[in-house]
Amino acid sequence: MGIVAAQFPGEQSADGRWVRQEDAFRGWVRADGSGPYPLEAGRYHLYVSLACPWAHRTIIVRKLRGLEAAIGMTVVDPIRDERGWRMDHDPVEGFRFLSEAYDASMPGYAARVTVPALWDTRTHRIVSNSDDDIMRMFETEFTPLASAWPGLYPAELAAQIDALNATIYETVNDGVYRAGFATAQAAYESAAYRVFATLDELETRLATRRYLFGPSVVETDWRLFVTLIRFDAVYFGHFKCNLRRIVDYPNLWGYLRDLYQIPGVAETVDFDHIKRHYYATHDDINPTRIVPVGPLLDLTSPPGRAGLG
Ligand SMILES: N[C@@H](CCC(=O)N[C@@H](CS)C(=O)NCC(=O)O)C(=O)O
Repeated sequence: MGIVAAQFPGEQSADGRWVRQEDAFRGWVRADGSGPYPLEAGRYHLYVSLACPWAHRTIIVRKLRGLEAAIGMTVVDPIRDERGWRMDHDPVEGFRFLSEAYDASMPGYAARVTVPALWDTRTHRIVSNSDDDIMRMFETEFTPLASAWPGLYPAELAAQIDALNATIYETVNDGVYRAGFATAQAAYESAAYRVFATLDELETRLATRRYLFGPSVVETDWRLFVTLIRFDAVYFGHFKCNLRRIVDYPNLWGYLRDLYQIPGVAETVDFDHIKRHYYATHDDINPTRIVPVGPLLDLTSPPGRAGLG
């Protein structure tokens, strides 16, 4: 197999697979006031990158639930260097690097410093750096502070949502990274084929359903959205997931536009940050740091899916 440079050597298996690190902070903000992080307007602050799909999910839920006034947000610069995520203006703690938040929360933190991170401005610690948990907190615990969209994790669908989330995470959300960061041909191929096996299944599922679970948008739709919106611009080329583009799937392409056109969503999508981050940060994959000019995507054309159930 030979010696190949890995993008993140600490997260690589001996057979060339990319194995993502575990989230280090799994605290919960509780609406009932139990535990160290009681719900309070203005107390929690979200550090995000507009480039990052995991952060993007939390940005969307914060926006759609009307939590922008209750939860502040700092956007990091899309280009990371060896010092990690940096920011020009952090109104909360005056951080210049996100690593300062990690060090303050866990002195000696040695793993990758990642977005999103939910910060507690009272205890000056990271509550959570798990996007799954942050989304779920915004959907459930933050309800008293929210002004909209209560139904992203309806109890009657919880088990089915969890199951589909797991498949989509493994084969699509993280699947594109497993393809892109693989350092052996076999590991790349198996990840890439799995991405398209799931996309093909979802294409069929979306032939008769407007959204993944029918007429209402749930958490799973946003978890899929953040990968689909980056797919043709980044994952198709940069991560070599190039059997098909999303525009080649009539149902997925209409579904992607349908979600994009929900009020508030388009303003969370920043293709400049997305493209510059991926192409100019992963030097082992794209050493020239050249950012491609395309693709040309018309996300504003009518999705034509309103008649589906
Ligand atoms: N915690 C997230 C993963 C977050 C993550 O990996 N974010 C990336 C950006 S897309 C990051 O911050 N990377 C920092 C780095 O690569 O050094 C999860 O639940 O899977």
